[in-house]
Order: sequence, then C-alpha cells, then structure tokens
Amino acid sequence: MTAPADLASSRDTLAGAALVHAACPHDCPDTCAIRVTVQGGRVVKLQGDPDHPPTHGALCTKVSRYMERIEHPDRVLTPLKRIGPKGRGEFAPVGWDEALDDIAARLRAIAACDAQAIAPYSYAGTMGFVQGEAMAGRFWNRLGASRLHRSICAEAGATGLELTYGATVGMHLEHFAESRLILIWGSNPITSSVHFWTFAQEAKRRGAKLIAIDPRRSETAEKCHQHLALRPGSDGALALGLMHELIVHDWLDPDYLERWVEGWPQLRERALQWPPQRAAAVCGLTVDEIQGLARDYGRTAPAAIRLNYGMQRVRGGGNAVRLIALLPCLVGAWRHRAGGLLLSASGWNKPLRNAQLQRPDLLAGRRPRSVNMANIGDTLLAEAGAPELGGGPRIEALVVYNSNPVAIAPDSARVAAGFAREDLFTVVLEHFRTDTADHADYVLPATMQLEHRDVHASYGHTWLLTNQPALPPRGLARSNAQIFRDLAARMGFDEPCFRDDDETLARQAFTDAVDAGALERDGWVKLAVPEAPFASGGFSTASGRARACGPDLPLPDFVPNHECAEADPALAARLPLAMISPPARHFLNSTFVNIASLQATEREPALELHPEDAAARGIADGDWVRVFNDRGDHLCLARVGHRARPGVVNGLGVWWRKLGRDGHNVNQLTHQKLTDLGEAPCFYDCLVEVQRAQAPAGAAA
Ligand SMILES: Nc1nc2c(c(=O)[nH]1)N[C@H]1C(S)=C(S)[C@@H](COP(=O)(O)OP(=O)(O)OC[C@H]3O[C@@H](n4cnc5c(=O)[nH]c(N)nc54)[C@H](O)[C@@H]3O)O[C@H]1N2
Ligand SMILES: Nc1nc2c(c(=O)[nH]1)N[C@H]1C(S)=C(S)[C@@H](COP(=O)(O)OP(=O)(O)OC[C@H]3O[C@@H](n4cnc5c(=O)[nH]c(N)nc54)[C@H](O)[C@@H]3O)O[C@H]1N2
Ligand code: SF4
Ligand SMILES: [Mo]
Repeated sequence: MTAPADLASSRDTLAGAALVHAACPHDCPDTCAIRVTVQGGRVVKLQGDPDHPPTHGALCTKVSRYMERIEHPDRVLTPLKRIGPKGRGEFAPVGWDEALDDIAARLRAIAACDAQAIAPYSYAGTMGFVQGEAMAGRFWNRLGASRLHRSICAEAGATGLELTYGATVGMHLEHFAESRLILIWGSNPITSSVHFWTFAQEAKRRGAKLIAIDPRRSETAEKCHQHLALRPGSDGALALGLMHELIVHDWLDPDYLERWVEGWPQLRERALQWPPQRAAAVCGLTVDEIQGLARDYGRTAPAAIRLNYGMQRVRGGGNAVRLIALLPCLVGAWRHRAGGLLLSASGWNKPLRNAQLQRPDLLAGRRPRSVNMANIGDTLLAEAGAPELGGGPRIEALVVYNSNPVAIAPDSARVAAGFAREDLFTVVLEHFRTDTADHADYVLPATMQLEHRDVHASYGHTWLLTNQPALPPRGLARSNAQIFRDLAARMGFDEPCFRDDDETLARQAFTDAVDAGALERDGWVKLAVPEAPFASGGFSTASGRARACGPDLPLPDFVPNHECAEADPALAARLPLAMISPPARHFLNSTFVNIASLQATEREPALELHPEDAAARGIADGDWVRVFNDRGDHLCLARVGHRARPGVVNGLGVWWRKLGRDGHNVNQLTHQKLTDLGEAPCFYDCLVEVQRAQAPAGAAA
C-alpha cells in the first residue's frame, strides 16, 4: 500500500496542492467519500467525491462545514486534569506523560483486584475501524476489563433482522432508484440519510410512489405521496394488519413463500388474527389507510422498503423488525433487485476483519462480564453483585471514547448522577468539553478525521472507503489508537500487536479480497454483493430460507410499548402524551450541537405539538414549555403545527445538556428499560405531560 503522504504528493493537482481521499466518520448510513484539497498545509477545499456513486459529489450541511469543527476555538488541544468537583468542567492542562502515567497507575491498581471493575464506554463517534475498536479492543481484551454491550442504537432491529435473514443484509442503496413503490418506514432520510433520499427522488421522477410511515410529519414525510402517521411503537401491528390483507386478497407469492420462508403456515395463522380494524385501532390509523397500503404493496412491483432504526427504539422494536422483514417474502419482492428491504447493509462487509483486529485471543480464556451501555445510569449506581453488573464488582473506572453518554444515554438524571460519583475514575478521549468530558478526571485530546488514518465500511451502502490523513494533528491531539498504544506501553502490555501503528491497523482491517491499491488510489471500492441477493432464497440463515419461526424461534408478534395505555393505564392517564425524540436535522446525535452556525439554525431545544394538544394546554407556538414525567423535566420551545400527530410530541435531539436553558435535554425524560430483542434502549417509548412555562432568563419569549 502506498503511504498516504506519497500518495498525496503523487496526485498533485494545482501547484503545490494535493488531493487526499477521506471518508465521513460519522454515524450515518451514507458514509460519504470526501475529497480534500490541501495546499500549503491548509485545507482549501472539502467536497463530496463526485465519482463515488452514493456520495455523488455532495456532503450534507453538517459535514460540508467540517473545517468549522476542526478549527473550533473550543477544541481540546492538550490533556486536561480535573481540579474542581465532578461535572463542573474545571480542568488544568497537563502533559501527556503525567496524564498517561497517572491513568495507567490508577487502572493497574484497580486491575490488581479485578479488571472487570474497569469498563470502556464507546460507540460510533467515528465509525472508522482503526480509531474505533482496533487498538482499544486489544487493550480491553488484554486487560480483561468488562465488555460493553454496544446496544445504544441498533441492537433491537439488527437482532430482528439477523433472526429473519441470518445477517444484517439487504438491498443495494442504488437500486431504490428503480423501485415502483418505496415505503420509507421509521426513517427520515432528508435528515439522517440524505443520499438515500436522492435515489428515492430519482425513483419518484420515474413514477414511483413514496409512502412515509412515521408518527412525525418529518421533512421526508411531507415530501412523500402519502404519510401514515401511526402511533409510536405500533409498527408490528401495522405489519400484521398488512399481512392479513395480503392473505385475504391473495396478493402473495406462494411459490416464494413455499420455498424460501420457514414457518409461513404459522405466520399466516397469526396474521389472520389481525383484520385491518384491529390493526387500525392499535396504530391510530384508519382502516382505509391500512387497506390502501396493503393494496399498493400487494399490487406494485418492484416494491422496496427503506426501514430504519427510528422504528425500533421501542419495547417491541425487535419483533416489529422481524414482521416487517417478512413482508417482502410474502409478495416475492426479493425476486427483483429493486424490491426487498434495506435496514442495514453492514452484514455484507465480509472482507472485514473487525473481530480479529481486536485480538480476542488476548483474553486468553477469560470471560469478563458484559455491561450494557443502554442503562449506564443504573449500572454506574449499582452496588456490587447487582444484575446490571452481572453479579460482579462495581464499576470503579470508565474510559469513554467516541461517545457522549451523559447527553445521549437514556434517563440522564441517573446517568449524570453515576458520572458524578466521586469514587469513579473517568477518562474521556474527546474533541470538545462535552457533558461527559465535564465529568472526567482526565480529558485526552483526540484527533479528528482529517488528522488521522482510518478505513471504513458502511451500514447503508456496499462500498469500503479509505481515510488518508490530510492535516497534522492540531495542538497535542493524538489518535485514539495512539492513545491506547501509549497506555498499553505504560501498562506493561508487551505483545507485539500493541506496537502496530495506525497504518498497519488499516492494512489489517480487510482480507486480501479487498484491492488495497484501488482503495487507496480511488478512495473506495465496491463490495462484491449479488445484484438481487435473495431472488431465489440464499438468505444467510443455515437453511438459506428466511425465518418466521422454527423449533428454536417463536413467531414474531406485536409487543406494546413499556409506556402506553395498554401496558399501564394509570400512568397513561397521568401522562397522556407519547414523546419521541428523533434527531434535529442539523445535529448528528450530540455531535455538531456546539457548531455555532448549526446551533443557530436549530435555535433552542424544540418540542413539536399538535395544535389540539397545544390548545388543550393553553400553549401557543413559540411559548416556552416544560415537558415532564416521573424521571424529570426539560424546558423546550414549543413548535405548534403539523409535524406532530395528536397525542404525540416530538422533542428534537440531541442537545448538549449544558446548552439547554435548564441544563437538561430530552433524555431527562427517557427511561432505561430495554427492548424485546437485543437489550437496546427505548428512546421513543416514553410518556410525558407538557405545560406552559416562564421564558427562561435571557431567552426570547
Ligand atoms: N442529521 C442527522 N443524521 C443522522 C443522525 C442524526 O442524529 N442527525 N443520526 C444517525 C444515526 S446514529 C442513526 S442510527 C440514523 C438513524 O436514522 P433513522 O433510523 O432514519 O432515524 P431518524 O432520522 O431518527 O428517523 C427516524 C424516524 O422514525 C420516526 N419514528 C419514531 N418512532 C417511530 C415509530 O415507533 N414507528 C415509526 N414507524 N417511526 C418512528 C421518527 O419520527 C423519525 O422521523 O441516522 C443517522 N443520521
Ligand atoms: N433521546 C434520544 N437519544 C438518543 C437518540 C435519539 O434519537 N433520541 N439516538 C441514539 C442513537 S441512534 C445513537 S447512535 C446514540 C449516539 O450517541 P454517541 O455515539 O455518543 O454519539 P454522539 O452524541 O454523536 O457523540 C460522539 C462523540 O464522539 C466524539 N468523537 C468523534 N470522533 C472521535 C474520535 O475520533 N475520537 C474520539 N475520542 N472522540 C470522537 C464526538 O466529539 C462526540 O462527542 O445516541 C442515542 N441517543
Ligand atoms: S453525515 Fe452522512 S450525509 Fe453527512 S457527510 Fe457524513 S456520511 Fe455524508
Ligand atoms: Mo444511531
């Protein structure tokens, strides 16, 4: 492989300017290829790669302003040591040696008793394999620290998909352009996957019908031909109601079902118990809406479903995904390359050696307990022996990287209380002083994507990407992998794999099936994935058939929310509104909230209400409101209008707590209960009440 520096210089374009291939690191299904032009040590141009089919030359608003993030005046550029109480964010700069020596000494002392008292907390702040878990994973495995169940986003849906298809696999992104009908289900691509939206618009221009299935009249829903605003958490009932109609009208592909679906007779029996009247009552839709959707889906080919993780952040999210993933099997949609379903494409990344990269052999037979990132609040506050701790020791040290749990994990009051424990030793690798960094004993400055080496795969498309460094690290920043290497050396981990540099890690990430030369030359390579992968079975299950049920697998069913009238009528009487908290368009989870231009566009934490619900509470558009439940409250700016359906409020996330007027964000309201499958959080399964509030000091009334 050519070293990036040589490669850059060999691709000189303008006088003294070099073209560098980068990849967007963020947790977004689009994984864009970026072209960076560097001249005189400065980035003079940053653009989407016009040759990369999904990116087609365009970056989203957030990342096209990437330099604002890199050059941000608030960036952490030196190691910081806490000098004030936890959570206050009072730090003094220290040298790397002092910080690393002290951290290693603290971790060694804890590990001498039980290394499981140390835990990582990380997610997809960067999706890169090098700066993700490559060196970090080696470090944790060698140490024998607690393992982390990385459930915060997708585990319910991914588990549902794996049970049905055998892996997290689906349609090619670009084939949506040829679909005749696209159901955009639990997804708001104009916000969260804008490159998918480009293909959907192409299909629309060619005459396809687009239908959004979403409680919120999202930016996407309002641009579709039809919008079905169902109740949060009712998707499983909708899928069963659709199946009922497909069966009774005989809009099925019996040959496909017979050959390629295990458990169809049982599923058929269950679906026949869901006439559209029953589904309509659960979903808060009309019978006509369900029948019309079934007619469209049963009679249009090729029909495609863009399912996304928005619909699985509820108690029944896993079962709902299992049911929806079976719909394309009922109508034989998989026979065509523009039919089928896409929730995630990550399972196609077969040439990826992510697991080996983390060297599980370093565990040497040890089997540390696992802690769940979804209920980190309870986990940090639990006493030794508690179920959250797998019966093991309390967490005494936490190392956070690529994540901002104090803002993004549910039930923030408990999370913040856990992070405020004086006896907890916390290290945070970050770019900024996030809510989490404010609780750290040490904050370590991490490089940003243009300053380090990485390689990427995508969960929304089927290309691999490279990320060559374009700039030297700012200040004293070091890459995550470098920081874990440095810590490993101080811990006395002397296995040779702890000396692999970032370039070596990038090379180790893929098997020889990947043309590394082409990847570095072009910035990306396409994975070898069949055009219409399940046209005749070929699912990743043992039998090659999709699975509705089997001896080891119960039939999927509708599972109501933890918090709803059906499950808890008394609670629903007291807290009559369901709150969902999908992303604000100009933020990416809690990333970009501190970018002035993007924050100015979003203005304040917003709560969208339907006019009826607002009127019933004397709330007008632009009023300040207090949204509350038994877990806490949060001050938001009311946006009264068409985006919310009756009975549902939308609290757009995810703001930094300290940038909210009351020092809270929407996760003050969410709870730590888990999904039916995958033990994931239920962000969109949450009951609240709302009342008018005084405008906070300094805020426009
Ligand atoms: N701009 C931006 N882009 C992002 C992100 C971001 O924060 N900001 N986040 C990134 C990440 S981490 C992820 S996982 C992906 C997420 O990508 P998506 O899964 O597409 O997530 P959202 O955009 O949140 O879309 C979810 C939609 O689901 C709807 N929804 C909520 N509850 C339900 C329900 O019960 N049923 C149905 N049918 N719909 C429901 C919401 O109203 C919302 O419009 O996006 C990524 N892209
Ligand atoms: N209420 C509510 N809560 C939610 C959601 C929701 O829809 N509603 N969405 C959930 C979902 S889908 C997800 S995926 C999670 C996401 O939660 P997180 O994975 O925590 O994502 P971010 O909030 O974007 O925080 C990522 C952090 O990583 C840092 N980072 C980025 N790159 C690097 C790097 O190279 N090195 C280091 N050291 N740090 C880096 C960024 O500065 C940022 O602070 O949030 C979840 N929380
Ligand atoms: S956040 Fe998504 S759309 Fe924006 S540049 Fe990154 S991958 Fe592309
Ligand atoms: Mo996510």
